Amino acid sequence: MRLELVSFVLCPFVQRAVIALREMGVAHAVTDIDPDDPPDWFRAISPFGKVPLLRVGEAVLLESAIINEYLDEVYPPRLARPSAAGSVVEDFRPRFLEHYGGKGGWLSKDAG
Ligand SMILES: N[C@@H](CCC(=O)N[C@@H](CS)C(=O)NCC(=O)O)C(=O)O
Repeated sequence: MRLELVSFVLCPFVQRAVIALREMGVAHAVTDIDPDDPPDWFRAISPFGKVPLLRVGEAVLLESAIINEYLDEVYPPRLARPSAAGSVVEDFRPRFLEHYGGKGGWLSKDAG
């Protein structure tokens, strides 16, 4: 399956996916865009207009953490198991931070 990472060179969230792809040795293409002036083809496939976006064949994956979970699921070796932190609960704590941090609210009550 052809993988294409849609990227913006200064984006730290993109780097999260780049690190996973490189560490796993997964072949992929990178297409850089400017998210402040995205091309029409990107607008058409990205409901929130954010990078990274991973094209997997004809399908599209969004969100750096979810992209990395997909990569970890599909390409060996598994990075997430066994627990790197020594406890599966500790492994899931970053997902809480991703959920709230990704909304820009961190620990705000309004983060939803
Ligand atoms: N929670 C997202 C955040 C991605 C994100 O905010 N990317 C920025 C670039 S670093 C972006 O695309 N911004 C464009 C916009 O918000 O319109 C993720 O982890 O993938």
